[in-house]
Amino acid sequence: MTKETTPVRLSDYRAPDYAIDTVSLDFSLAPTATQVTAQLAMRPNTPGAPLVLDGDEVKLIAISINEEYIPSSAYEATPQQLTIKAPPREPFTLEIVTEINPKANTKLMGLYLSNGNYCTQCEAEGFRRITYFLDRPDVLAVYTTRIEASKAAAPVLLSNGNRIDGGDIPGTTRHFAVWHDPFPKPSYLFAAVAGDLGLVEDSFTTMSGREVALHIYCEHGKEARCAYAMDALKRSMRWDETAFGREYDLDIFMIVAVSDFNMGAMENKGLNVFNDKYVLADPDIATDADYAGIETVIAHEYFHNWTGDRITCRDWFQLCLKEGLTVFRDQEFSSDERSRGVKRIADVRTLLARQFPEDAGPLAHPVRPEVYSEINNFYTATVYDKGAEVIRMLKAILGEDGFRAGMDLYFERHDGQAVTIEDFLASFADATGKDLSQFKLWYSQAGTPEVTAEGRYDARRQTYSLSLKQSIPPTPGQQTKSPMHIPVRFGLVGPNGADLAFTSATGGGVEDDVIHLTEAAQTIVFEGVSAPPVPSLLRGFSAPVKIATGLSQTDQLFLLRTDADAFNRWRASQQIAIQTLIAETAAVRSGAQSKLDPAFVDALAEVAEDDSLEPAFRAQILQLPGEADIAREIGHDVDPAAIAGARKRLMAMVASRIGKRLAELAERTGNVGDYSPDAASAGRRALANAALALTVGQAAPEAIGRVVARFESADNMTDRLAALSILASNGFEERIAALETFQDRYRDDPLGLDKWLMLEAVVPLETTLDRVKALTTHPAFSLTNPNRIRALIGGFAGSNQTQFNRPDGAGYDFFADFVLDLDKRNPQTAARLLVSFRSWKALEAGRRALAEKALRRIAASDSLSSDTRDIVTRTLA
Ligand code: 0A1
Ligand code: ZN
Repeated sequence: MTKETTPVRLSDYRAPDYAIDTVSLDFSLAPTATQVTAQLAMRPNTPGAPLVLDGDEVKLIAISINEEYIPSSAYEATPQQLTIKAPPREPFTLEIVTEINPKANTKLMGLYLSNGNYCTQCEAEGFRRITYFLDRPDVLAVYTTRIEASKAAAPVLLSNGNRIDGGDIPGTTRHFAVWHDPFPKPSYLFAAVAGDLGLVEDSFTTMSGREVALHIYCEHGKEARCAYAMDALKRSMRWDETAFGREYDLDIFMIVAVSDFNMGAMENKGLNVFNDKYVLADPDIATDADYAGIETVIAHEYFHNWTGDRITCRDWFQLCLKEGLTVFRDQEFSSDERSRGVKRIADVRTLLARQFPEDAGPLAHPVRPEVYSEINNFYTATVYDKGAEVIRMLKAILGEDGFRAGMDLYFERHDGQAVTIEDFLASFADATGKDLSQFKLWYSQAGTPEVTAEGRYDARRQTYSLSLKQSIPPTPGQQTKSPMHIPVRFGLVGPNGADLAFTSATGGGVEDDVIHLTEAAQTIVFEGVSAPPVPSLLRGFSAPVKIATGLSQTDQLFLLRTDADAFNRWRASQQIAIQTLIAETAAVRSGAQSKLDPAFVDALAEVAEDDSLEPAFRAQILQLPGEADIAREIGHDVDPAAIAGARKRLMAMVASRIGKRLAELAERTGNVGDYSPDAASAGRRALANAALALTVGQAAPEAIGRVVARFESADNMTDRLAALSILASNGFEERIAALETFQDRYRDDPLGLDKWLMLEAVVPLETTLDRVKALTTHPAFSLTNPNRIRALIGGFAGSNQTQFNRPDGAGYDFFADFVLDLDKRNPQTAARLLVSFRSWKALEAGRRALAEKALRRIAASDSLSSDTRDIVTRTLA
C-alpha cells in the first residue's frame, strides 16, 4: 500500500529536542549484509523528551546507552523509526548497530552498489537508510568514519574529511581506513565510498599557501577522461578565492565518478560523488555542451563547500538558500571563464524551457515552498534556476559592492550554522542599509510576473514616457499577489542604434540603467530625449518575468540589428520567430496558406554572416525556437502537430531563401582544426552546425548529403552528434544507417549509447513509439541505470512533442506503464520522469483528455511511492 505521508509545513518548524555533537561510524561492508555501528554523543535540548530517530528500511541489531544494553521495553523500533522513551537527562552516548543490504538498494539512496562499488547518497533523507538518526539539516555533528572491507573487492576506502588511519586487519583478507571531518555537518553531507577504482591525482595551493591534494576516482581505464574535470576543479578553486574570497579548508578534496546516480552530482563534504557523465570527457565521447556541463557541475559542487556545507539550511524549505545561490555562483564562474553574453543567453534558454512551464502549470511553487509531502520532488527548476535569478536581481538592486559586502557578512556571521532565507537577507540588509522586505516576496510568491510596457514620444517637449504595469497570475494555493520589486535594466535606442541620453527621469524608480518597478503601475517620464527611441527593456534578462513590449516587427528587427545589449538582440530574434510561428500554427490549424514574412529570414542570414560578431552568439541567433518553446508561448489549447507543421513550413522557407548562404557559412566556419573544448572553438563549431541545421528544410538530397558527409568525416563527438541529430530530428531515411554506425562505434561505451538512445527517441515519426518500446529490451538499455532511462524515456517524453503527444494517446499510455513499473525500483527517478506531464492542462481538448486518463490510471495504483504519489496528485489537482 502507498505509505501515507503527512504534509510537512514551514510554519510547523521546531528546533530539535536533542543535539548530536559527534558521530562515530563503523562500516563493516558486505554486499547483502553490511553492519553499521553508530556512536552518537547526544545532548538534550529538551531534557526528558522522548528521542525519536528517523529510519528507512534499516534493521536494528543492537542498541545501548552509555555502554549498557537497554531493555526492549525502553524503546520501540520499526524500520521507519526508533523511539527511546525516557533517555537520560544528561549528555549520553547512544550506540546503535544496524544491518543494511546495499545490493538490494535499487532506490540509489543510502548505501548502494554501483557497478560493484559501494557508494552513498544521503541528500535529502538517505542517511536514515544507513542508521537511525536525527536526519534533518539543523543537526550538525563532527564525524569520524571507519570503513572495513575486503581488500581485493574494495582497495579504495573513502569518507569525508582527512584520512587519519588505515591498514590491514591481521589474519584476514580485509583492511580498513579511518576518516575524520573536523567541520560540523548535517547527515545529508555524509558520504562513504569503497571499491576498486582508478585514481587521478593533482594538487592545488590555496591563497594562503596551503597545499591541497586533489583526487578524482573513476572506473579503471577511464583515468584519461578525467583531465578536463580536474582542470575545471582547479579553475573553480581559484575563482572562488578571487570572486568571493573563499578558500578550501581540508587537506584533500575528492571526487568519485559513479555510473548509477539519480541526479547530477552531490556536494558531500570533501568527497563529492558525481554521475560519471559530469566527469568523463574526451573529444570522441563528449560534445562541447558536455564539456561545458562538466565545468558547471564541477564548479557547482565545489562552490557548495561554502554555500551549503560550511553554511547549510535550517530545514528543507530553505533549499534555495544553498541551491539558488550556488547555481548563481556557478553561472557567474562560467560567465567569467567563457563569454558572458552567450552564457546568459544559454542560461535564460534553460530557465524559459524548464522553469517557466513549471511556474505556469499545476506544479508551480514558490522559490521557498511552504509545504511539501516529499522533499525529493523539490529539487526543481524553480528552486535552482529561479532561485539563482533571485540572487542575480539582489545583486542588480544592491550593486556589485553592496552584494559583495552582504555575502562577506553572511559568511562571517553564519559559518558553521544551519540558517534561513531571513538570515541570508538580513546580512544584505545590514551590510547595505537597504530595506529588502518587498524583495523578499520573490521567495514566497509563485508564478511568473507579467510586465507590460507602453511608450510615447513627444517630439515637441522632447520627452519619452514609459508606462510599466505588472501582474502575477494565480498559482496553486495563491490566488492574489502583491506587486514585486522588479529590476528592469534598459536603454533608449536612438535612430542610429546608439543609446540616447536623457537629462532626467521623473516618476520614480530610475537608477543608472535600471528601472525599479515596485508598484502595480508606474509611469516614468524621460526628459531631454532628442529623438524617438525604441526601448530596449529587461536587458540581460534582469528579472525572470514575461514582458510584452508591444513593439512592431520593424522595431524588433531594428533591435536585432543594433541593440548594444547582446541578450536583447537575441531576444528580439526569438520574439519575432515566436510571433511568426504562433501565427503560422493558427494558419496550419485552419488550413490557411502560409503567412511567413521573408524580412525576418533575411535578417537572420545577415546576423549569421556578420564576422564582427562572436560565432557562439551567431549560433544562438540561428537556433530557432523549438516546438516546446512555441507551445509554451501559445499557452493553451496547444496542438503539437500543428506546431510541428508550422515549424516545418518556416524551416522550408529558411532553406529555400537562405539555405545556400548558410551552407557556405557552415563550410567556411566548420573546419576548426584539431579539437579543443575551449569556448572560442566550441563557438565556431556551434555556428557551423546551427547553420547546417537550417539548410535541410526542403529535404533536398544535396542538403541532406552534406549533413551525411559531415557525419562521416567528423573527428569529434560535437560535429558527429550535431549531424546525426539533424538526420534524426527531421526523420530523414538517412538517419537509419547513420544511427547504426553510431551505435556500433559506441558499443562498449554507455555514455555514447545514451546519445544514441536519445536520438532514437526524438525521431518525429509514427514508428518511433514502437522503436522506443523495442529499445527498452535492448541490451544497451537498463531499468536500473537512471542515465539510460533519462536518455530513452526522458528523451521521448521530454523532447519528442509530436510522438509523446500522439493524438491516439498511445505515447501517454506507454509512458504511464513505464513510470508505474520504474516506481517499484527507483521512485525518485520515476517521479522526476512523470514531471513530463506538467503542461498537460494546456493541451487541446482531445489530447488533454487522453493525458488525464493516463494520469488517473497512475493515481489509481494503490502501491505508489510517496514520490510518485505526490507528483501525480499535484499534477491532477
Ligand atoms: N545537492 C545536489 C543535488 C542532489 C540532490 C539530491 C540527490 O539525491 C539523489 C542528489 C543530488 C546538487 O545541487 O548538486
Ligand atoms: Zn546544488
